[in-house]
Amino acid sequence: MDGMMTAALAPSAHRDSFARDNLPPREQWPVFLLDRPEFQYPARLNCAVELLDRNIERGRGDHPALVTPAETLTYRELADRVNRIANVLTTQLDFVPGNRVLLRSANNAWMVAAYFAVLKAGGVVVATMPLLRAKELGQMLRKARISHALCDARLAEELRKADAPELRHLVTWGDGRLEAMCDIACAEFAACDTAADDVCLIGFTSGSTGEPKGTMHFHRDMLAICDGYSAQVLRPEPSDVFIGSPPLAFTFGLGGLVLFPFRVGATAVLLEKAPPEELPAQIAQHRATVCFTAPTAYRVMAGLASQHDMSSLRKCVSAGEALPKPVFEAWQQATGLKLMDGIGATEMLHIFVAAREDQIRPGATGLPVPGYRARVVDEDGAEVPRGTPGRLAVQGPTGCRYLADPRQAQYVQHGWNITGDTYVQDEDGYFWYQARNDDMIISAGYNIAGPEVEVALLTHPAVRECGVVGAPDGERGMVVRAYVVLHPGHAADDATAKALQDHVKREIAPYKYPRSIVFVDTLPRTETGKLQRFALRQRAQQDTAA
Ligand code: 3UK
Repeated sequence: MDGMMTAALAPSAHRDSFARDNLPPREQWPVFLLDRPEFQYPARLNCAVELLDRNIERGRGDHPALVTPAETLTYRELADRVNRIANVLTTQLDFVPGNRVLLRSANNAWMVAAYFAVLKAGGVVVATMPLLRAKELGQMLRKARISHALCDARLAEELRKADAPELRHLVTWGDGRLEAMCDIACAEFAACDTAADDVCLIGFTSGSTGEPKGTMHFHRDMLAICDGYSAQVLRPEPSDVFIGSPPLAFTFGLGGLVLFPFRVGATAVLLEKAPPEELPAQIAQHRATVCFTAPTAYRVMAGLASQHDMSSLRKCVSAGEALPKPVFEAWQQATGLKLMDGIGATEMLHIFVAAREDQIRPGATGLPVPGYRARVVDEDGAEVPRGTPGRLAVQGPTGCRYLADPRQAQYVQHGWNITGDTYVQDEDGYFWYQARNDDMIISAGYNIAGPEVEVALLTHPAVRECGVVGAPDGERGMVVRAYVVLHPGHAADDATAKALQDHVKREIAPYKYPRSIVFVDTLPRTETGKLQRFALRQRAQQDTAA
């Protein structure tokens, strides 16, 4: 293990050494567990070759890799486009290995082709969410010293407004520009001979506040999540058809909609917009078998299941937020399938605690993914007894490496990745989510986990969605406040509020019930589908002040 931490990195293929130069200092790295046979990668490794070109070598060249409303591309056709874009970068845009390339697009085939072109050419991908504005794009462009951008023409305006002195080339597709450059480019491209530990992705994550953090991942990390979580927990087949909603700029979507299907030569259906109201029809139309989306989406989709033929589905993964047990049950009722919950993080690249279908305990997140270790620790990093809440700490083949960021020392402590979540581990080793560390509400001396109150509220038939936070209170310090979106046909009045309060008191310890209930039309969510509790907390402050 020590060897793992101090081993020298293999010679880099990068001619622009920015990424490696800005890795955190070695003493701030987490421990990487790479001893298992499935993680024994060769020192020279290009993940685009392994994930894309290998499929053609293995005879899957004519199998559909990507299905989108606009086009279907076989592995061979996708590889052709990837090679042309890689040649455009290297011969027409004076790109050198190690350069950072920003990608900006909804989920479509050009986005994936551009992604793999950058990987294959030895560049560093910085994928960005479509909804980001010039200000946020500018922060990333400057922080990662980005020289090139490939962008869907429909989203270029915001990018052009960003303040980015080092951005030298911005090329758009969809308007014929990148297409024209590809037409004159060669369809063969020799992959850059990257090191397994060359950086290939900087995934930005905003957290609830503050400057976005850039998480750096190596070529080998992209394969480790396929050979870890996907191969051992998800266990997809080459005949699978993947579908889902998370943006490819979110590593949940990258893994679930591109890397995992490609590692086994399967097919991915990419949708630019996949709201939960529309996903069931898409699943039916494409006979999709594996679905990746957020817990709230499954809740909406469960209500629509009777109107669509989703019988093709065989595996459904939920991540991004805690999966409330009532949603697990509603999905099982509607489809007969056990939702596969998993906690992942941008820092860890993908999911590290989850369970195979035969090991699922409804309400628990699961067990450490094979290759990972997880434990619940106190403030000093010492393991707490089973059954005691504490901070979740993990190690595995992937881990946190922030781009030039003092917050590295917060996320990595004593060689462990500290995710910022409060968990309980039970006697059988299962991990039960409690809350984000800062989502604990302290009211009249009691510790109350907001998500637990949300789960109780969600079992009431009037509740469509809810968010529970602490609101300032003169007497109790804080009171539990629920922001509730009702299903149509229920009145937002005192009688409903009282009914919800009584319901919670019957479901969980009565002191946890929401003393304050506010009915709202929508809840604030991030583009990755997470409830923005900090926004609700701010609102609770203002509402109380008013
Ligand atoms: C929370 C969960 C309870 C948790 C992600 C799968 O969400 C992902 O990455 P982010 O960096 O956020 C990480 C944080 O989100 N969380 C995620 N999944 C769960 N909480 N149960 C869950 N199942 O607070 C975690 O620390 O946006 C998820 C794969 C890749 C990802 N990047």
